[in-house]
Amino acid sequence: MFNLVATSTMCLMELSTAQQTLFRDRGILHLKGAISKKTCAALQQAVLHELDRLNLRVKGQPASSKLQHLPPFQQVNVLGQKVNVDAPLAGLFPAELLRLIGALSGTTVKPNEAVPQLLLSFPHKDEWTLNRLNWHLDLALPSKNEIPGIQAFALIADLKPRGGATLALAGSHRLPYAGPKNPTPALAILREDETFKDLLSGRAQPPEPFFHPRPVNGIEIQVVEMTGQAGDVYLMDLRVLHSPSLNATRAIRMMATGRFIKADRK
Ligand SMILES: O=C(O)CCC(=O)C(=O)O
Repeated sequence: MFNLVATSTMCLMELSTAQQTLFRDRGILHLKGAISKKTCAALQQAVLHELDRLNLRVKGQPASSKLQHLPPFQQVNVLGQKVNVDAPLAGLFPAELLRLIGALSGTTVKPNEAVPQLLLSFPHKDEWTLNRLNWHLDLALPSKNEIPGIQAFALIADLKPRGGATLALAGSHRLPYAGPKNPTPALAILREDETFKDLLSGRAQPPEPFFHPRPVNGIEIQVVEMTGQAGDVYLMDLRVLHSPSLNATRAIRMMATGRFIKADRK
């Protein structure tokens, strides 16, 4: 939890030393209530209004059948392109959060996109699984062990486990630099690991054990599901492996993400 000092006009966020250490160690930090409920409620309404306009919601229910011809993770991209809520999205991340992102990155950061990217997933009937995911990085692995920037994931609506939240492999940002030949991509290291090779080769059944830290080359690695309440934000080192996940609940997954790159990065 972070210290929240409320004043009449704004909230000032400061990170404790423990949170800063946690972020450096795990590469991911959950900030509860970093965005106001009012901002989230307005964005939720705008999204629902757009889904109604596009006939992607009928009588208050997501019309999942209209997207069924697309693989689940492609649906996220298609929905992101069709649903236009750029105006309320533009101001999603408050200035004090951007200041924190800069502080954690150790320098000034610049947004990678003009407007945060909307991440919507409709409910899906398939069984929830950690198999057949798409673990990836959004940028080329830096040659030096230095944070290139931070990706922020905002929960626009409450998000339950197995509800389609982005997944992260906490600790994976340090793996490339832990061995004799570095950097080695974390995926290559995890594919050789007795436990995590199952996560990457479609044999991650049951999923529960992967949510507990397991050491790989002396670094604790575990899957983190970005669940929580509307207004929560997860800050993630851009070198952390992450993946979309299936939404096996009845609620639409509503998140948004922004990437913030260090301004002095070559
Ligand atoms: O949660 C999602 O749908 C995927 C997010 C993701 O992979 C990304 O932003 O790079």
